[in-house]
Amino acid sequence: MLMLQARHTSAQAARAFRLPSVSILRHHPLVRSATSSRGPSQRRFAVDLVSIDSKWRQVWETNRKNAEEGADTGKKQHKYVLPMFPYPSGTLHLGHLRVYTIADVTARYHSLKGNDVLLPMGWDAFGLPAENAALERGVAPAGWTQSNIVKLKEQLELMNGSWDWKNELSTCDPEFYKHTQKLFLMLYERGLAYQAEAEVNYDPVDKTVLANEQVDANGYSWRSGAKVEKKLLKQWFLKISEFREDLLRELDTLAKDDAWPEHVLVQQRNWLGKSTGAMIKFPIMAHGHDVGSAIEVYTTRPDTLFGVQYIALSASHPAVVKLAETDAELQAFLDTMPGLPPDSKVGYMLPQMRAINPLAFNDKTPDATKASIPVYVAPYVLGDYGEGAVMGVPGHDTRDFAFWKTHQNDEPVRYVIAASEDESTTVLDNEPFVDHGVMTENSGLFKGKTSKEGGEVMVRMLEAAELAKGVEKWRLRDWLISRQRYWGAPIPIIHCDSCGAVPVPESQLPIELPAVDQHWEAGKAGNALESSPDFVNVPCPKCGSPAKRDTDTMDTFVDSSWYYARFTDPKHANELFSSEAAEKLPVDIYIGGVEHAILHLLYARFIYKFLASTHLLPQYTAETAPSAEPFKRLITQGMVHGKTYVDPTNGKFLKPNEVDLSDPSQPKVASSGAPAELRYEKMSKSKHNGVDPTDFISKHGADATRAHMLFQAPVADVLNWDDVKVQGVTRWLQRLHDQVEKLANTEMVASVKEDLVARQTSVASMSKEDADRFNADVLLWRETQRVIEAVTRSYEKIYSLNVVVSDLMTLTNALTGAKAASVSVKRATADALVRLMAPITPAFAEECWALLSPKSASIFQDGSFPVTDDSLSILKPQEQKCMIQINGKVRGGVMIPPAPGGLEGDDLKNWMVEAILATEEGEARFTKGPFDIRQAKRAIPVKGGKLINFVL
Ligand code: ANZ
Ligand code: ZN
Repeated sequence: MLMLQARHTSAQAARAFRLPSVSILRHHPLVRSATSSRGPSQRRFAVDLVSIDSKWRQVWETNRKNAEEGADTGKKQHKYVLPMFPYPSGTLHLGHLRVYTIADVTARYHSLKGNDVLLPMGWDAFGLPAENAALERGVAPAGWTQSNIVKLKEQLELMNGSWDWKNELSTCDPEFYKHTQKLFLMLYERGLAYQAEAEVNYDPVDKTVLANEQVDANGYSWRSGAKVEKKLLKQWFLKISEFREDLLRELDTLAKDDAWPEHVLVQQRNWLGKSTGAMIKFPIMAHGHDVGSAIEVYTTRPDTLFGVQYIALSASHPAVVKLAETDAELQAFLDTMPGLPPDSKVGYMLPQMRAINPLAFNDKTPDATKASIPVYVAPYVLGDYGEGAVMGVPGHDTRDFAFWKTHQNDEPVRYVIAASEDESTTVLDNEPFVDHGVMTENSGLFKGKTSKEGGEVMVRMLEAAELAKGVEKWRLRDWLISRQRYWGAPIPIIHCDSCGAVPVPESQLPIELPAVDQHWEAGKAGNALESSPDFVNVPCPKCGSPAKRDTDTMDTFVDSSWYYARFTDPKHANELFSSEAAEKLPVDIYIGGVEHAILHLLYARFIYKFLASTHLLPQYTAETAPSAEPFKRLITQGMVHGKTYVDPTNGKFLKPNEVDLSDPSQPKVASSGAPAELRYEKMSKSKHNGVDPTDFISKHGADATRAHMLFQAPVADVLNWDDVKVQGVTRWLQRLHDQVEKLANTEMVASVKEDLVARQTSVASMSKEDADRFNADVLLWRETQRVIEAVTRSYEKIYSLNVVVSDLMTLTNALTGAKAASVSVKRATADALVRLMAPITPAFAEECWALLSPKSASIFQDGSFPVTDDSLSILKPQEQKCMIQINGKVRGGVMIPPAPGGLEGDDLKNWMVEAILATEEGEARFTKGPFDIRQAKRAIPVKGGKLINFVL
């Protein structure tokens, strides 16, 4: 499923949560690149981030086995976290790494919070790539797929994920597709799977039928890129249309609390495409031709009826088919049509007929609307939408306008609606007016009415004369699931001459795919099942006479429409899953690429609603089943882009060995020494910008890779992968490890808060040294509390996991910089910090945890996620006076807390500006005109924050 790359990611999503400003990130003291001149000493750090991975993976594996044997874990709540399962292509790419990191971090977070988390992994293993590879290499798809799964699994293991491998499944395993077939039979029994003759999209390269959704706007296959042909064939459909009202209504539920991203909801809504409009009859005159007495059109804008200037029909409209019998020129035109793009504005005016506007019968109708109008055949009219006929309104529809200009450029366009009653407000500069508005003089008696009201009145009026009917239309078609290919789940139907289509009895499931090695060896195109007589020729289950098995297999979207449910119980033999397992549904958090915004998610929602109406999901009643949704929350992650070097003189993509990076700030074209251009683009072989995640992990360790991955961009945004920056993360981890080592053999106090509260009472009588230590302790503990709060919020939101990393870095800074603080508070901070970061850097956290708590077991067993005490409200930091200079002149002073230790540069400046503006005086005096410190070009903090000079 993840074989597609995301097309686009939404910037709005990024804006929805707090992001550290670019400058904070760049100047974060721990993030400066390794080349920074002020780097720490060259000494080697103690922890080997690469070798700890395998050490801890082994421990986790043992723990997992033990846990599986011992039954009750005593965990609180069940949580089901699921990333979209991968298509087993054999190589892990950075897109995989990103989505699986996000999923694992989320799962580990919920597990540390004491929940019983399910994080399964499996393989979306059917589909064309395996079959095409089989034809190319002469090996069976099963073997090829299996070896890819092994490879991908090995690579996936390297990333320190906490996958529940006991729940592993593969959709090409007969144990799985037996139940896909069973699902089909259940749908069939309910009348929700049916066969129908249909004009289908045929991909001549992949030699298969495609669903409408798999054909792009220009008529090309989503997979092979081939120009799709139209063919009439008998096909299997699933009746998703029966669920359309439920599918539409529940989008509103999914919109609550941002459970699903807005852009996905919009796309789903558009795909369902509910529209209300009217069918309108246009009487026709066609002397001597048997084409009926009227043409019906479907329109969503009956209010534009006065502006109709022509009628356009699709090629398959019955009147066109009839006329083509005797009109050779028309037939010749029709023959050229399949090759035309759907937005083509060509057309053929039917000489035999004219149409009349149904309003012509009303004597108050302006003469222009009473005149008869021409009828065209045009490729932009779809045969399978509405009536296959359009009323052409050049004045108010963009496509109609373009068509009219192409065919009747001399005939003026008639505008019947304006923006307001003052018609001059509508600028009609050679374009249609497509909005609603007020009806103009050209609308006769309706002049001055709003177009909405006018449209309604007109439809009612015409309804009385049986010339119109208000209707509701959906864009959603039933789901065409049959594929004329081998590598999928065979459709469990047998065709008998006397009994018709007979479902295969359940006891005969699974219908396994036959081995057809010769087919692959010969590299034959087409459906291998058709040429397997043993597979095809079977007795009819009903009457026993010779019959034929259906040779179609199911679209792989059928597999992914229910795999998440099977994950709860992948070994169940008789049913899709047991009713105890069903309690783990729905999925709590579903994570995947935005490229699945429409089809996969819509199909999964449909099938889940269906399952909810069966005995399989007992948690739903007849009443609640229609609102059942499979994925409570949906997280869509952005694409990963790679560093791409281009020779600006010829636009050529440069290979790594063609770039001179000796000066990292100015890449050069190696051959000429001229500057090379650096861009970030979608990774592809041709751009030489791919990165192998396993290679990267083996150099930097899985944890640094994970943290780097998250830190680079908010989850929903495009991530520009810059491998050099991982060094900032590595150094952060090393410094923290150093600090933890120093604190390793120290005592924990029972409650830091109680300790500080007790000390707070005697601040006044303390020695200077004790008072300084107390202040440092309060500052550090408050910062710890702030970060616990912020990080928890970000883990819950998921979209802002990047901010978790920067908050953890900030807390590390506060810890290492808190020179005056007591060991016990530092120790408690380190303890919290390690638990806070465990979801992101699990092996590293274990390593630190083992130093801090040598007697306890794995942090994921004995550790818990930190929670805040109420120190932030109880413990007030002592404030100090901060003098504010503007351009060197003192302009005032405010009381603010001393800045947390370790802050410097822009970090310190930003912190201080925030603190200053948080005071009453700061807000009143330094946000205006020449004293607006937010506009400062530069700010120089001095004396540890006792003075700050703003340059404005
Ligand atoms: C006249 C008109 C005037 C229209 C106007 C729109 C704007 P949705 O909303 O997607 O349902 N239409 C109807 N049948 C069609 C077909 N078979 N192929 C192509 N286009 C078709 O779209 C409904 C609108 O699409 C209809 O409303 C019709 O154009 C066009 F100012 O009718 B309208
Ligand atoms: Zn029969």
